[in-house]
Amino acid sequence: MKILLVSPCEPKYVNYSKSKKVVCAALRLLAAYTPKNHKIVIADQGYGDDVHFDDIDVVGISAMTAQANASYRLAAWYRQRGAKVVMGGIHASVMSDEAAAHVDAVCVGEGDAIWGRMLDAAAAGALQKIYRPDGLFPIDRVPPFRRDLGKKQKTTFNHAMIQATRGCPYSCEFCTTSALFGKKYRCRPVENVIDEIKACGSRSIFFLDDNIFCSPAYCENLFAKMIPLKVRWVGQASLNSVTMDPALLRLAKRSGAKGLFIGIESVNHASRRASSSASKMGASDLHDVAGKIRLVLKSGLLVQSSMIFGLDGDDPTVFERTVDFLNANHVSLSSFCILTPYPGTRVHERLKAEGRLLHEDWPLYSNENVVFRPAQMTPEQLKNGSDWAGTTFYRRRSIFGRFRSNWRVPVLYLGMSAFTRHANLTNHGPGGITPMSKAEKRAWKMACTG
Ligand code: B12
Ligand code: SF4
Repeated sequence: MKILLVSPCEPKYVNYSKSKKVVCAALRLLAAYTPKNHKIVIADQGYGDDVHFDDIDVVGISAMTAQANASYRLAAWYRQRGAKVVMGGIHASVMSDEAAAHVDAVCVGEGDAIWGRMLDAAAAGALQKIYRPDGLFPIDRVPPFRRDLGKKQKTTFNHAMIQATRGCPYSCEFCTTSALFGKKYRCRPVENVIDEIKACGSRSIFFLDDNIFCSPAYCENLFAKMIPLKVRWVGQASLNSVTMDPALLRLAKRSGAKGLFIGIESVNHASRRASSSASKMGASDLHDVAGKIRLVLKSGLLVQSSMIFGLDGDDPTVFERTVDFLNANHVSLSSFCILTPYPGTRVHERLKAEGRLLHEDWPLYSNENVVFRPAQMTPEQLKNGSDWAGTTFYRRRSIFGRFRSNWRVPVLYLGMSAFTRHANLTNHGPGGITPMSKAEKRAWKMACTG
């Protein structure tokens, strides 16, 4: 059979922000599970790849929520031409009935053991509507990604993707990870990860894991074995796990770590606690959080924080407080996300029950638009404030002001700062807020660093 593995995208987001994209890993993994007698085409519409072909037998779609409508349109196009269309990934997993109305079969959760079954059923004309794995897939059987397929995409994340672990022990209100991939933290054998890094042909690695630092014993083993490979790497981690053991942080640095993407989420402790994200901080107050950030920076790694605006504890001063806090603590880079109640999350259920969802127009579910009624501000204030934070944090003066804690990774720090500054200005514009009074601001600045 000729199989198309595709990541669809709304036309207006094609080539929209390459900083946010890395080629879709799931497609490369499914390709690795595909028996050799099939022919595979991989296409990532977000990069402008053509996704319409005449001679496809089976289409495998992987999609996040913002890609759902584009996926359904593409599915209709192929089904009209007689191809079988199957869909997996986060959106189809949490909205399986909706997806099943548009495609021939849906995979709920991990596709590792399901994909082969779907291909056999498609060949036999016997696809069933919904497939669910029997349990969590044994992670030691996960093969390396097929990196030889698809166009080589040049992006700011021009790294080779590696997945070392799956699962997350936390359960933040706005996230689906632990619901879908389990709270059990599963680690691939270190040897498999090292072999994949050696074979991937890149010295820059991007760990896809939700939290690469979750198991200290595993990290110690992995990082020690990475030192001789002389690679650079970035990954995601929770503030708590990353600061538990300074020796492990130093080992991470020696293994080539350049920076970590860390969910700080909010400067508002009540918001962090209400969204259950306080537990991953392991910090009782903002001073604790600030101290932990400083520890990571001191070890010579960049900290890219992820901040969420619009949590119920947030009032219109949250934007300025957030930027002040990040600047005061020299946080290297930051993403500013508008709270998005993705389907399958507890916050989606709660806001829906409270009648606060404005719509379920999936292409707008991307952390850049307000899709719910915030508790303490208007949707416009939330959007403008978030855009303001994205441009104010990346003002030239602020970038240079933070440099003294980020000088150990100068190229990545300055390069990513300049790139994000440009992307935020182009994609969102400057935004705006009503500033705090001078007295409020002075008091807050003191509170930020203690
Ligand atoms: C790494 C990652 C990123 C990377 C790269 C993403 C990419 N394009 O590949 C970066 C940092 C760039 C990123 C960015 C964003 N991300 Co992200 N990301 C992840 C993360 C941590 C892992 C995804 C991954 O690659 N896993 C490894 C692959 C192999 O696993 P997988 O994709 O889950 O696939 C498995 C199954 O789902 C299934 N499967 C998947 N597709 C298919 C298809 C078929 C046919 C079948 C049978 C099975 C199947 O089988 C696979 C093997 O088991 C997930 C969280 C998570 N744990 O899933 C969030 C996640 C996907 N991201 C999310 C979001 C929101 C974003 C952003 C919008 C954030 C932002 N504010 O900008 C952007 C959007 C990026 C874009 N437009 O492309 C949300 C999506 C929620 C939703 N419902 O849409 C998630 C779930 C995180 C969360 N906490 O909620 N992300
Ligand atoms: S720590 Fe990260 S991956 Fe885990 S539940 Fe919270 S947001 Fe999701």
